Amino acid sequence: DRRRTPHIVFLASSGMGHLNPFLRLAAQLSARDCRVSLLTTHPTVSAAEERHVDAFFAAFPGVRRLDIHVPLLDPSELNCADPFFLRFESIRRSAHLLPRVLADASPPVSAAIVDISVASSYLPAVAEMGIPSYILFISCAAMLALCAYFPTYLATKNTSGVGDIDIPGVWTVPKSSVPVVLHDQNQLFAKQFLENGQALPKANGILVNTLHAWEPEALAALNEGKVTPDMPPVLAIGPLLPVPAMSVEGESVSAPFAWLDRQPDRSVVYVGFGNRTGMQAEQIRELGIGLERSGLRFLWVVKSKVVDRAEVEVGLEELLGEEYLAKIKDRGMVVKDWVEQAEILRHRAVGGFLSHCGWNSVVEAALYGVRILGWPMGGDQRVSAEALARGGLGIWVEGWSWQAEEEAEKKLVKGEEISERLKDLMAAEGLRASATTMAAAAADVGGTSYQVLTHFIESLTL
Ligand code: BUP
Repeated sequence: DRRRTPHIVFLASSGMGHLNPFLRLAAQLSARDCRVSLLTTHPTVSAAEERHVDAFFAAFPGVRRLDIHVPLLDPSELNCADPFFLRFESIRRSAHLLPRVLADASPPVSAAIVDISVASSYLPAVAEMGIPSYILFISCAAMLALCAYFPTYLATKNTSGVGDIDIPGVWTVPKSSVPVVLHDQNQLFAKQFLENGQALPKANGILVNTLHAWEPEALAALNEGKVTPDMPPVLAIGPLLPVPAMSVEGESVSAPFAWLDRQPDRSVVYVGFGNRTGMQAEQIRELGIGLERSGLRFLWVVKSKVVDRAEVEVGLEELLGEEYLAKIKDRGMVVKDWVEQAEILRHRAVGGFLSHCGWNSVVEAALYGVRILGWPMGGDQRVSAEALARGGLGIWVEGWSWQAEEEAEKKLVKGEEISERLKDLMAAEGLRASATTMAAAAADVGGTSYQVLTHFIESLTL
């Protein structure tokens, strides 16, 4: 039975940017006659994760729910204030719980799909049980190449710190685009990233939410062994399709759609910077000025805190002023709560996206033909911004400040400049069509990504 109907266990990690691709791939494999189990960890860091996990299991009763409880770690002991990096660490330290959870799974597990953030501890635990393992890499192929090459880079570089990183066969990631947390090897995330990079060869394969047409160089270099010689096969399975069946209901969720329904086709710029990017109040106000000056219609999700459970909540009136809100009310909608982003990007009224370049956001926009103006804020986002520009999905402005910069150096991006770039974006009609066509074709039955997944499923049933 293990041979005929594969039983695939998803070992997910933390953060919506990690969880969403897991839920999407799990939904897809479940629809393609695989048995699917999903392991999630509790308590979740954000309320959004908890809501989505619950909605997923309600929508897919056939998927088996496996839960583990992980300990909360002391931030001061690990010298790390980021709640998501801390959670990666506690999940990494929970690998000893896997044998019991997986041994009980019935029918026997054919393969485990592991989140990259916990790969170095989960892959050996899964291998010890004789179960093949695959990594689901949640960012772009260029970032996977950086992850794979980073151990070699550190071992061979002749500068004291981290400088420009020339990834063989891919491109040079300038020092200014290297995630800031990787500049200090004593940081918790830098250690995790290095260990996960070293662990990549232990996987049977690596699944990436991208397309050949978007990242031909990076995918070829990875698969030809140019980045690192012992790389397992890298499979481009994107674009992972959002799961509409699990949309979260509620007045605050539906309000943007009622507003979008009243706007002309492709006229609205959607502005969203992800779950983790709390923008400073001064920059929020400057962005407001830019949106207003652009004369464009816009739907803007404002976030001023890193975790949605954080106590301090600043109201929109306080952030932007009542006068501003009154001035833009005919052309713009501003919201603070969670939005169903993929559904918004799919709406016929949305034509542009001012984005932090979280890779899931990039893929969602490209899937629905929405062109992107990238404003990367931190983490892997400058690498993703470069990938999206090279893939013809949008543009980005390298000079715009990002979170990584010291407060003193961080220059405010002025409203006037934001307004000009937005107008450029909305005028660049050519950016749109090819990206959508490629993405839709790849995901379609018989398309390239669909076929890659078919082979993957078949390889587990042989
Ligand atoms: Br915010 C927000 N609604 O209001 P990324 C995000 N999302 O559906 P990030 C919503 O969360 P991490 C909201 O569509 C995407 O699938 C969005 O992932 C969805 O960026 C996901 O784009 C966010 O990769 O990842 O936020 O930086 O959560 O790990 O910080």
